[in-house]
Amino acid sequence: MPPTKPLLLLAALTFATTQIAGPQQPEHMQMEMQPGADQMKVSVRSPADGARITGDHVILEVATAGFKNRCDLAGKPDQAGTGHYHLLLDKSLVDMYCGDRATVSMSGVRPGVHTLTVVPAQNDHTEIEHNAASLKINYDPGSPKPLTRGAAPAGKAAIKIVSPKPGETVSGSFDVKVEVSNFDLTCDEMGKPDVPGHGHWHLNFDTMKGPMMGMMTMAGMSCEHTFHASTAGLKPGSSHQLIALLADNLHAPLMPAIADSLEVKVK
Ligand SMILES: [Cu+2]
Repeated sequence: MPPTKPLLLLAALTFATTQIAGPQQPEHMQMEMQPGADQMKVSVRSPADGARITGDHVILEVATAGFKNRCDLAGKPDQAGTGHYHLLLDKSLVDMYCGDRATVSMSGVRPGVHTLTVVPAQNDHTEIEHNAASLKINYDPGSPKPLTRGAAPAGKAAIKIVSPKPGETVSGSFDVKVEVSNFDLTCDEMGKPDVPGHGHWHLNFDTMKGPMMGMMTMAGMSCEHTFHASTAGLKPGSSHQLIALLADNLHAPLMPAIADSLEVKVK
């Protein structure tokens, strides 16, 4: 076994993590580098460093090496040789990806030079930070697209899992569907400054606590009403809690938490 190395938390999340999750980190949840993590590499094929970006979105062509790039294992126990990658805009986490393309919205981004970073991540979202790859882009839009501003929805935000049903047996790929009320799901704002009443939701397994604002057990995040989940990496016959929680643009769970959960059985 290689020695356990201390890891830096997601740079952009460190402060919030200490504030929110620090005191309540369960003992067994430690961020550790999996065997072979050093081999997990990621690079950006395009755009080129320094590229001028004029559109509303940047599409990155990303290559990975040294691991199987899989989103279906995210939030599950670490497995050597598997993971995904995170994309950060100006050091702020946008989302996780497992394809060779990643799209970032430029809505609300000031014209000028910005940094995009891709970083390999384990299933528990621990970033292999020293294998990150960064590039600068020069955002030069004809007319910058502002972040949608407007009154935060009135009333108390809520999220409810409408599928699967409590106690249902799930197998393979399955959809988790939610109803969200009094909260605007805003895809373009992921990783951007917080806007009250705006954000997205995270799907977690079994717990939403722990380091990195509870992301170690996060299967993924969605700004829509359906998330494509998977039983990959879960033991057949085991039962697990699905937790859908509302998060702000910077991925912090709303405080106090607004979440729904139910138990499913893995076939
Ligand atoms: Cu998030």
